[in-house]
Amino acid sequence: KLHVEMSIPLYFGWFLFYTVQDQVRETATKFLKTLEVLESFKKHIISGKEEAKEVDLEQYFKAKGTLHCTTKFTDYGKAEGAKEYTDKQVVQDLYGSVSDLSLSALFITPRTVGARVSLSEDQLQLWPADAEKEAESEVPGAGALPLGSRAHVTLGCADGVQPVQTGFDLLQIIMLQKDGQQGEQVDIDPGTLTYYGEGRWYLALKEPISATACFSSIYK
Ligand code: ACK
Repeated sequence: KLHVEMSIPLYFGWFLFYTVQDQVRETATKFLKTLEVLESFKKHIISGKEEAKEVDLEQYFKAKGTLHCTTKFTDYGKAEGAKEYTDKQVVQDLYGSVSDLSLSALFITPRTVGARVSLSEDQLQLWPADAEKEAESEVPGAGALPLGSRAHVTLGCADGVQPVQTGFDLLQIIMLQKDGQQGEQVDIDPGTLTYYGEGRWYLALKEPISATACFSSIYK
């Protein structure tokens, strides 16, 4: 009897449609250009040094591959819970389905630049129950945050930084927000920009970006 089983990919996630990727990249570039000329940004500069200095953020952050929002990093079966996730009924059922991701904020740190994804109830069905808990060692307290807090699209990484860092950086910012840190706020055109110290900037978008994406997986 032939038994067909899905082989375990490198990771599962929502992959943004190509035309949407271009739009999101453009928005990200605009965000970086806005920051570069902002007085309060120049004051704090990315390294956290308190002196005015020129910085080319588009050079600083290297873009990496297709824009996507990872749900589960399965590492060809080597990651914990990889097989369980791959075999989940909802993963099988929704494989190949198309939905809109809501990008609700953009953020940068000295390590990464990314977009926060606010998942819908339907999309949360595909979110692993332990995604935030798995980040505990990097971001203490993250395990207590609501499911989906880690959801993001990596837009770029500094030299030598792995994309997995983007989710940690986002969780760290969300932890600060939860702790009631006000930060330093600046109103700019697309929304409210907050500086949380240590080179961490968060732009809450007035109008979330709707990005059409397909739930799928990648083998490299
Ligand atoms: O930007 P990302 O979400 O961070 O997309 C890439 C993708 O998988 C391929 O590398 C993410 N990734 C890598 N390692 C992990 C991990 N241990 N846990 C969660 N996501 C990961 C990375």
